[in-house]
Order: sequence, then structure tokens, then C-alpha cells
Amino acid sequence: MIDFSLTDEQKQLQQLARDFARNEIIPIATEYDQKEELPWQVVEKAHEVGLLNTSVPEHAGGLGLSMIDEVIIGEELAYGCMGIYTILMASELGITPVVVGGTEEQHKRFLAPLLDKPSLAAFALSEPNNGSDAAAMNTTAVLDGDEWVINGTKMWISNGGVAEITVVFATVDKSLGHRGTVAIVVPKDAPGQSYNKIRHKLGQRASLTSELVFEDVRVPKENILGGIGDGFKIAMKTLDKTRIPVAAGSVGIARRALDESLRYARERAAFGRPISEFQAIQFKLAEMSMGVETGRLMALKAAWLVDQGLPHSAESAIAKAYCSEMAFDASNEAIQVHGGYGYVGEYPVEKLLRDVKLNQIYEGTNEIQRVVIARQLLKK
Ligand code: COS
Repeated sequence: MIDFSLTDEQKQLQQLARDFARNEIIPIATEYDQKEELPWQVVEKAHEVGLLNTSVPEHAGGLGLSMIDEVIIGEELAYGCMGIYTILMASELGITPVVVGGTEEQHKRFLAPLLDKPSLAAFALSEPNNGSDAAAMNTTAVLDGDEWVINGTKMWISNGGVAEITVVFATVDKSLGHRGTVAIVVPKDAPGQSYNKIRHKLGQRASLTSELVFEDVRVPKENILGGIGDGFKIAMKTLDKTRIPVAAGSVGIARRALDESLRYARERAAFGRPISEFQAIQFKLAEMSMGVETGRLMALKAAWLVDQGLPHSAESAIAKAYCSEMAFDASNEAIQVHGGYGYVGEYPVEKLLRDVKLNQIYEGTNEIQRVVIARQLLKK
């Protein structure tokens, strides 16, 4: 049986996230984009209303929301601002490897404290010289008695430097390739960590993106998730899940592009009538609507597979790549509908385009998504 309706709880969640975007995100989005600053008050408010760290499992005291729930929330929050949504989304990204690769005891130890106060998590895989080839990581982890000693530099880390916990992927022996990798939880207060905020990003400027430096950082040996050799696979299993919220966020951006275009097209007159009466504009609106509808279905289907415990690598890659490209096109067309006004900051559409560009790059470039999809096709 196929049922496209949301449950009453899901409708409430959607309304909560929609109100949150309208009241807490949209009013400050431009300001924080211009300031290139993380709006911590949004993290506090999200914690207060229950929209932060929602994937922490129930046995660790969290809400343990399903992936479908995450998709519903993600579309609404990104409608407000993709950069601000990235702060919350990246925290779920930092939580997911603990959920995927950790024991119940580790879930309680690392994730329960995140719920006590407004707190963020982070996921540190990419390095200055390794992005797509994630297994080629150079950050090292050496077991010294009862402690791991971590050295190296991680790059492009969302929430890097402010997160309470960071899951760091490292190698114990580079010659072993992915079989030498480990995933280790590093608390913020472990000495030897420093970070550099990356400035002058094209978009998503309200989210903090950092370079993280680890110099002889020592953590207990019990902070490893899984065992030696599991790091890369934990990262892959994580990304198979967390690419879906990127897809959902992209749908939110596209819906915003559509709404802004509809509003403007009704107001703006040319040749004696509103531009919404011209087919050239109507077709753009119709294309955007087609994209929103198809993108949302893809994101929901991938999420449904996750929630059913079914294989979902290809579907999450399809949703991520399709939705981010669809939303890029929708934002681009929204600027075109707005003409010259779309090109300046007075209207929000230029920001949509700047923000959505990153959705084609982070959590695996869209070229890597195609690699994942093609490998699944050829495996069959
Ligand atoms: N789930 C579970 N295991 C997986 C997996 C997945 N989705 N993908 C690969 N693996 C396993 C493979 O089965 C293989 O295991 P065995 O050696 O035991 O058979 C191992 O991992 C290595 O896999 P593979 O040889 O396919 O790895 P590659 O080095 O060729 O890399 C890609 C595969 C390119 C897909 C991977 O490096 C990738 O996703 N890169 C992008 C990273 C990324 O998204 N970065 C963004 C960071 S967050 S901003």
C-alpha cells in the first residue's frame, strides 16, 4: 500500500518547523549572511522547541526521529535559510556515526549530554588534500597505552570548533587503505585542538565552516566507534543517511524560490499587465513546481528506505544530486523572474543561489553521487 499522507505527529512537526523558520530564521537570515556569523540564539531556540539533535536515539534520552521526520523538518528549515539549517543538519551529521557505529553505552555517553543544553556535534572526514577520496586520509591515530593520540588537519568542517563532540576519522596505518581507518569521538575540551574559521564563502555564511587542527590530542581508547578498520565504512554508512537531509533542504530552497517568484510575478507589471500573465514566466513557475514535487518524492522515498532498514545508498545519492541540481536551477530561474532586482540583495533570491551551490558539493560532490549510483547499477 502506498500512502502519501502525513501522520498527525508529522503534521505537527512540520508546523513547528515552519513556524520556527518564519519566526526565528527568516527575520535574521540576511543579517547573519552578511555578518558571516553563526546565530547561536537559533541553536538555543531550536534546543528549546525540540528541533536540535533530533536523531539521538530514545535509549539515550533523545527523540530518535525517523528519517522521514528529518526530511519534513529539513525542507521547512531550509526554506528559511539553508546556511542556518546547515548548522542543525551538520549536528545530526556528527551524531549519526555514533548512532551507526557506536554501542548503546557509547550512545548514552556521547549523545545524552548533547541534550542537556544547546550543543552541537561535528563530523570531521575531509582534509586539505583529500575530499572525494575519503579513504586516503592523512590524519593519524596512534594507540598509546589507554589513549588515542590524534594528529592532523581536517578541512571544511561545519560547526568545527564550537561542537561539543567531533567524530574524527583517522588512520592507524596508511598502507592499509580504508582497512586502517578509525572513527574516534573527540570532546571539545580535549587539549591540542585549534580551529580556523573559513571566511568569504560564496553562501551559507551563517554556518560556521572551519579548518580543525589536532596536535597530540589525547582521548580515552574507549572513544573509538567500532574497531580498527571500521572508520571508512562508518563514514560511508553515515553519508548514505545524511545525504537525504541535504536533498530535503534543497527542496526547501526550491520551494522558497518558487514562492518568491510567484509573489514577484504577481506584483511586477510589464507591457500593461502583471508578468505572471506571460507564458515565459508561467513556464518557469511550472518548472519550479515540477522540481519541488519530484524532489520531495525522491527525498521521502530514500528516507522511507532508511526507516524500513532497506538498502538506500543509491536512492540517497539520487535524491541528493537531483534535488541540489533542481534547486540550483530553480534559484537561478527565480533570479531571472526578478530581473535586475534578483541580482541584488534587496530580494532573497540571489542568496538562494549562493546557498544552494554548496548542496552540490558537501556530503559528497554530485560527481561522487553519480559514482555511487553507477556502482550500484553495475553491481546488479
Ligand atoms: N556502506 C557500507 N560500506 C561501504 C559503502 C557504503 N555506502 N561504500 C563502500 N563501502 C565499503 C566497500 O564495500 C569496501 O569494503 P571491503 O573492502 O570490505 O569490500 C570499502 O568500503 C571500500 O569501498 P570502495 O572500494 O568502494 O571505496 P573507494 O575508496 O573506492 O571510495 C567513494 C568510494 C568514492 C564512494 C567514497 O570515497 C566517497 O563516498 N567519497 C566521498 C566522501 C564524501 O562524501 N565526503 C564528504 C564529507 S562530509 S562534508
